[in-house]
Amino acid sequence: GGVERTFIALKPDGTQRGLLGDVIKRFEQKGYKLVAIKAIVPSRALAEKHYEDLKTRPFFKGLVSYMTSGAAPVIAMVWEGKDVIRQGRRLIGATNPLEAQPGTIRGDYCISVGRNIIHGSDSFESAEKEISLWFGKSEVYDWQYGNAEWLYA
Ligand code: YYY
Ligand code: MG
Repeated sequence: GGVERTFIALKPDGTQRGLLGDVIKRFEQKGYKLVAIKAIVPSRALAEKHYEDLKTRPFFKGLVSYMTSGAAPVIAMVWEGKDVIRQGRRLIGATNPLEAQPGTIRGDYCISVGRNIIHGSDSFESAEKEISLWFGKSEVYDWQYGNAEWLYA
């Protein structure tokens, strides 16, 4: 992949636990660029559409109610950069925090698969789908780092 965009969301447990700053820091210091961000309590329809591939799984109902509870918002973001879809998944770590390596976000900050604090798109197709599901076109901003030549050769 070249320069691409991915959908990253801090889930309500991550927001509630004050982990937004660290998540942003990890993506920023890697060299990625934040092109959209908002706090949002998703509707049930939005959460179900977001996780539609999992709708037959036993944890689906609990997953949707956790995402939509409103106890804290989801912090929805779009990050841009070279290979950000795959590399974003590496920064996040394995789905089950017990398998996530120390040094990854899930490896460092959570214990339980049902409270694994963060979402990241798993492919180009899901990134496209998720960005357009959570954001309008005018909410995603095109801009360049002034020092981009020090990030890219
Ligand atoms: O993409 P990722 O978030 O790493 O995992 P998915 O397989 O897409 O599952 C989405 C979400 O569902 C996961 O982050 C937690 C929850 N979940 C669960 O509660 N229990 C499972 N056994 C598997 C997934
Ligand atoms: Mg997934």
